[in-house]
This record gives sequence, C-alpha cells and structure tokens, in this order.
Amino acid sequence: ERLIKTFELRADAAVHPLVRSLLGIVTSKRSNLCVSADVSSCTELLTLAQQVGPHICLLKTHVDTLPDFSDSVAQQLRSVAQQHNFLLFEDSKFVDIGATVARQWERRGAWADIVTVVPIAGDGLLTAIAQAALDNSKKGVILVAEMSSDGALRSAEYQEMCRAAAKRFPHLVMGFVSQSSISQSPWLLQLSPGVSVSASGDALGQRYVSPECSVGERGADVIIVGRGVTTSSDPAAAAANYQQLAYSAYLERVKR
Ligand code: S5P
Repeated sequence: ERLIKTFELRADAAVHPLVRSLLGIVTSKRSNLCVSADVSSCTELLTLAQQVGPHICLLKTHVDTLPDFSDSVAQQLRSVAQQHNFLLFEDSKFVDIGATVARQWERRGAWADIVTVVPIAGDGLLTAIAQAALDNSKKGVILVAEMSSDGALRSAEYQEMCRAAAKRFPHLVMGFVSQSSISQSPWLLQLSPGVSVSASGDALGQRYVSPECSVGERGADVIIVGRGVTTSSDPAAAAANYQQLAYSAYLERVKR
C-alpha cells in the first residue's frame, strides 16, 4: 500500500507533523534525496550544504566526526536549511538505556530535526527523547531497522521490534532506515543508504545499489547518498543527478 501511494496522499495520512513537512518539501522541490555530509570539517559541511541545498530534502550528518562542531555551526546550518528548504538529520544511532540517551540527545541530537535510533534496548530511549524534546511535533526519530553493509543483521524478530516501536511512538517515529520494506503503513517513511550510480561497494563492506533499484525495487522513499556526492568534483551536479534519478524512480513506482 505504501509503495503505490503518492507522497501527496501519504502526507495527508501522516500522523507525525514532520512526516507531513518532509513530504511537502519532497514534492515541492521534486527531491527525495538525502545527502550524507560525511566531510572532515565544519567549513566543508557548510560549503557542501550550500552546494547541494537546492537538490535535497534532507541533509544527514555525523557531528561526532567533526572536531569543530558547535552551537554556532548548528545555527549556521539551520539558516542554510531554511534558505534552501530542507531538514537536518543527525545520524546519531542512539543505542543505550533511556537515561544515557537523554544526555546524548541533549549533546548531539537536540540541534537537529531528526535523529536515528537503534531500538534494541526497549522503549526507554524513545521515551527519553520524547520527554527531552520540548515540542515533539518538531522532532522526529528514524529507526535503523536494516543496514546496507556486508554481514548486517537480517532478523525478522528485530524488524518486528522496529515496527512495534513505531506503533507505540507514532508521534515520534517517522520511519525506518532499511534496505527493504519494513512496513506497509503509508505514514511511515523508508530511507535507504547504500546508493551509488558508479560503485558497487567500498573496501570496508559497504554495498551499493542504483537509485532506480533502491526506490523502484527495494521500496525506498528517500535515498541517502554520501560519497557519490561528496567525492564528486562537482557536488551540486552530482546531487542534481541523484535527485533526478530518485524522483523519476518514485514517479515510475506510483504509476504502476
Ligand atoms: O545501513 C546503513 C545505515 C546508514 S545510516 N548504511 C549506511 O551507509 N548508513 C549511512 O549512510 C553511513 O553511516 C553513511 O553516513 C551513509 C552512506 O554513505 P556512502 O558514502 O556509503 O554513500
């Protein structure tokens, strides 16, 4: 059901206001591309955000890999996001007891619109984030349900845990990071990394499929592209290319 519904219809059915906002951005910009800004400094991060801004719906970060990340950088990033109309997505992969995640969220999650969570520890960490976020309608969580790399856990029981957590926290969870359809619920999103137009993998176990395969066959709503964009000599042009390929694949999918 999720796969054949248009983003417009799914935005109407959305439970989480941020899902509605994100799908609004996706349809107005005709972009279901998230660029993963895996760079080495905040200057590079802000430059990349400006370059790819017009082509993305989401910018994903790992701020723990940036030695110079600060509140001021977060603020500058927020203003670039406002200027180009995209949301900020910190790939925190929180996985701990609630009390610890509450502290981690304050430090490296609170600045972003959306964070990632690995929900193997029970409901405590989701409760912690729901309590810490002053306004739940402005903060979202994506559950990492299935990973792109070689040897990743493929467990029906874990995927069921993810679905159940999404059900228990409908006002916090926006969807999943996964390589396949975790849920048919049209109000939940599938974000899929491991996408490249040129590479099939890297030397450390990453595995890639094309944007067409990710969206058309594996059910991604939004593709996540890192090095396919960041290592290009022209990141804006590379992002525009992924944007076009992923959005066309989505249009094809809902036509069926
Ligand atoms: O299963 C996953 C989940 C994630 S969030 N596989 C991934 O690769 N990621 C992230 O997506 C990873 O941490 C990296 O930031 C990005 C993929 O980067 P790329 O350079 O391989 O496109």
